[in-house]
Amino acid sequence: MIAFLAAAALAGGATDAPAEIQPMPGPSTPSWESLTSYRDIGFVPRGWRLFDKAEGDLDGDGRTDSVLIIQENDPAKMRSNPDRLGMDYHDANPRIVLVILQDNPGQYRLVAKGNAIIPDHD
Ligand SMILES: [Ca+2]
Repeated sequence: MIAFLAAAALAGGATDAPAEIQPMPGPSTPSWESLTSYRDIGFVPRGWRLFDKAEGDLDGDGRTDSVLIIQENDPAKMRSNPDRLGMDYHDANPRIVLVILQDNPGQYRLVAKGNAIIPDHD
């Protein structure tokens, strides 16, 4: 699934312009401008967590690139499931897919992000 998400995100705009961005309300909106110089942990803002990750050479330059799915980690968005069907809790924290290319050894660049294709819960 993550390879599909990477392809979809890149097809949506592999240029400097991010793919379909849905603004996320509230004080937990990440500051993306500060997230371009570190790997993994630098692309996961405070209050968010790394949900899933895949690596591969997405642009064919021989360097390993990454696709991350990050998820907000706000306990207030964990809701109990009153009908008791399925899971006891519903995790309503939003998820975002990030496509990160390695331009030079150790230098990573966010080229696409979006939350329109990631389900908000399991
Ligand atoms: Ca590459």
